[in-house]
Amino acid sequence: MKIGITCYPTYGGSGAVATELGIALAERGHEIHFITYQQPFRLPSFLPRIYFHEVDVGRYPLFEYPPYDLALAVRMHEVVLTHGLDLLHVHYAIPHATSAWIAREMLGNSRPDIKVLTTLHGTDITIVGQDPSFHAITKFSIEKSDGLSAVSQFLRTETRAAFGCMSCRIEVIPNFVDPTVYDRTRYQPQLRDQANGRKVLMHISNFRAVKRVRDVVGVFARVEQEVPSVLVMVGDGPERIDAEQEARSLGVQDRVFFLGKLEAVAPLLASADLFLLPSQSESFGLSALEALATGVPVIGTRVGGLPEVVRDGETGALCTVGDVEGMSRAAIGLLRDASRWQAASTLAAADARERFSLEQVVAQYEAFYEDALRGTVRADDSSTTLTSSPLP
Ligand code: GMT
Repeated sequence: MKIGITCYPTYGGSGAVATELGIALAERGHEIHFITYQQPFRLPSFLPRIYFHEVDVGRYPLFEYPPYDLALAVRMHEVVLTHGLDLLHVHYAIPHATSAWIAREMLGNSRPDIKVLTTLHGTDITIVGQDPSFHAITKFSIEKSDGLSAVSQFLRTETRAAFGCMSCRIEVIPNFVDPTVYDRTRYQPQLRDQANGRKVLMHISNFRAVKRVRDVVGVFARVEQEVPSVLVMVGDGPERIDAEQEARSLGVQDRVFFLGKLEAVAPLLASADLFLLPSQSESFGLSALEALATGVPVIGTRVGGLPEVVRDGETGALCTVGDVEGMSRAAIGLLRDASRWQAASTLAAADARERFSLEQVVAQYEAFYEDALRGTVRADDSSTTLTSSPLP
């Protein structure tokens, strides 16, 4: 198949998933065309069967807000025609699903067979898509997609509820990990050596408010009073300053290390003892999955799709949002009991491989594409295929 992929190319789980999906599909012989404003951050400079088409938003003094969504639609239209794409697969509904709809309308009779598939990732549905400024266009665009997928059961339910399409056909295709990359045995535990016998707690995110990074520091400050440890914070974003401030006010600043944005996190995870993800909302939690696959138990919150990823009490522990005390107790319990930690770590790596391995999830996406191209869609909760009809 010839597939156009659009995503947010900078840091973020949806861009990471879209890029790794494209790479895996190219390895399976498909031709992949990334259509974005920047080379996706996890995309190496050259790979066979992978092309990158940059979207250039022209500058004009009249445009206080340059219309990226229109420039993207024009680029999609052009790439479909020039390269004979079979489908456009967009990740994160806003504005990508809208741009793809415009491109399909522009193609009209010249390519009536082109399909638009949208993967919903999280805040496109739970936060941004429900903002009154975007609700109607998000609903319109996802209803106009030829196929919809969501990264968790939670997100599918949330989408139906938020957009009043209780019968919308949405396939749940979870995020995935490459088990050969997220493998604890593959890397030298350099951070662990530097930690000098102390436990390594880790958090990786884009430091937005939804990640509650102050809680990360709060949990760590309680843990390190009981178990000698350090906290490694990877990533950057608007709440980083708050997290640094919290570390100073709790007097733990010399045990908290802010590493900033890093492209390869697997080698770091291989040194971690626990991963902290106390989010306010999390439709899936790709970073939690990457930690689990690397044998790092996760302490987090019982929100969104996280309970579908972390087995509470087995591969980690989940508490209510803001329960810093509960998360600290769970962390201390695991760190103090070496055999419990080992059991959780081993199960985490095995469970991630069994349920979320690249091989099986990429095959699900291929089946999703084939169904769309055949004009059939899968029923939500069974493997029966239904004849496609426009979504209501
Ligand atoms: O939706 C977002 O806030 C951004 C998005 C991203 O690009 O990182 O994150 C979402 O998609 C990830 C990949 O599917 C999920 O792992 C994250 O849980 C999800 N974030 C939220 O729901 C807050």
